[in-house]
Amino acid sequence: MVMNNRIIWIVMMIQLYCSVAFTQKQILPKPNKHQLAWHEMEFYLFVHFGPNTFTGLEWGHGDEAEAIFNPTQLDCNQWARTAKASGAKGIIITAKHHDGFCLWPSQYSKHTVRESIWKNGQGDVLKELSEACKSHGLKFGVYISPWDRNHPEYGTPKYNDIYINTMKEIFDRYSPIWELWWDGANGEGPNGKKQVYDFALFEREMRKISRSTVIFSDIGPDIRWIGNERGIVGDPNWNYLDTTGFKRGHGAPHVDTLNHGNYNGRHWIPGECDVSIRPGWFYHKEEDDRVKSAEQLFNLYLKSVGRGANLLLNVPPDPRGLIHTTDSTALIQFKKLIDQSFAQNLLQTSMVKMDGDRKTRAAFLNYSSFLQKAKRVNSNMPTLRFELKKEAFINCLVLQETIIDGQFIRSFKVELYHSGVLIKTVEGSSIGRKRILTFPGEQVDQVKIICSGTSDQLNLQNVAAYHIAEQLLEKK
Ligand code: FUL
Repeated sequence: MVMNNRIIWIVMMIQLYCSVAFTQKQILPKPNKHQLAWHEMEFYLFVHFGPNTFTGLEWGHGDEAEAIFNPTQLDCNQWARTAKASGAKGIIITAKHHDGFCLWPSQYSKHTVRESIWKNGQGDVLKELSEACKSHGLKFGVYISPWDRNHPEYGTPKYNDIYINTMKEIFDRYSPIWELWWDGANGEGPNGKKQVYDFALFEREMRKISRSTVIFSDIGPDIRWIGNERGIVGDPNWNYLDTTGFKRGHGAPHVDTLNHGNYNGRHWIPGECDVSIRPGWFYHKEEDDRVKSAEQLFNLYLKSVGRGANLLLNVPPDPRGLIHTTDSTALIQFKKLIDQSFAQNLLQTSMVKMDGDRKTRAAFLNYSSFLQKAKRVNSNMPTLRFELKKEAFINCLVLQETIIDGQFIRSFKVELYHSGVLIKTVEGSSIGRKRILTFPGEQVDQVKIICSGTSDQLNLQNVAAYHIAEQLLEKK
């Protein structure tokens, strides 16, 4: 009898242990509040502007006469209006590119707008753009190249302090600044020497200057480069990255690792896809007929935002200081394609069953109560079953994970049915902040989604289905 009680007790303890282990959510790296807000930005513009706009170069030598910088009709409000009309949520500008020319009158350089003839040396592009962004409700960000082919101290330890002072100056004058871009390029300066950047010091100082600014470099600390300048993040894309033993600039992980992230990486460092609307980063007249079309931009959107990354699209102003109409027309049409494509969620009127969910006990829910529950449903990653009110042609699905506590979903399967018959299966691994799946369309009356991962909580914040125009389906 005593023996039996002991066995029963042991069995109960094992059961208790298993159920606790099973329902426990694994602790994963997660975004901080600034990174979370950054994820919501999705798409914003990059602006490369400076002496290169006038010389036709991509990398200025640093010895260009300041007088060449003379935009005759510079209008940062036009840039901001274009950004707004394209659906972009912010603008990041090359405050200083590798040629060292400062688009603001810096006290740490003699190669600035102050030395140019533009507005008799009284102009300040950063001032104009930060104000235009504010008045159009856009976030403002800066690219400050550590590589400086003009500064006389470049290549000496003193330059690291000058670089820090430069950052401080910009943040003092033009805040709030939501994103700071550290380019890893490290070439020779005017004295033929390369700088040994003290990125650890830059980072410590920047955290003191502005804790709310997210910092981009090839390996973070907050946002990583995705390993190419074509705007395409890998599939799968994990928001995790291992940085131990790696360095910014030369010494970063392999581009393939940056492209996909690390499945079990130790830090939350999501990817940002930088790409230009034109072949070059700076404006060149001869590229006016090589501006990406709205369809090409949409395709890039699928391969960046649609894979859980953010899209940083470069739109370089011309020597007048204006965004060319070819570029702005493509951007406006791109926005139209996005609006049209995602206007009608075909699951909106469906009834949803979460098979295996202990709380709802597999009852049918309407779509909006499903969305409420899916964020915090506590069960073993239930199978979601969407019964459509009316059959529909579906060629696109949007899945969004609740990433506040990390990226838990490690694989998923979508099954499309018609009259009880399985007609298509779409599989993948990462979801993250947003996953847009496109596929040759089918007439469908039921959609099933099965996820699995490192938590037994589903943590989905959105599941939606669309019929987008055939020519927009993701091309390889
Ligand atoms: C690179 C630079 O060398 C290019 O000129 C451009 O600014 C691009 C965004 O980053 O590293």
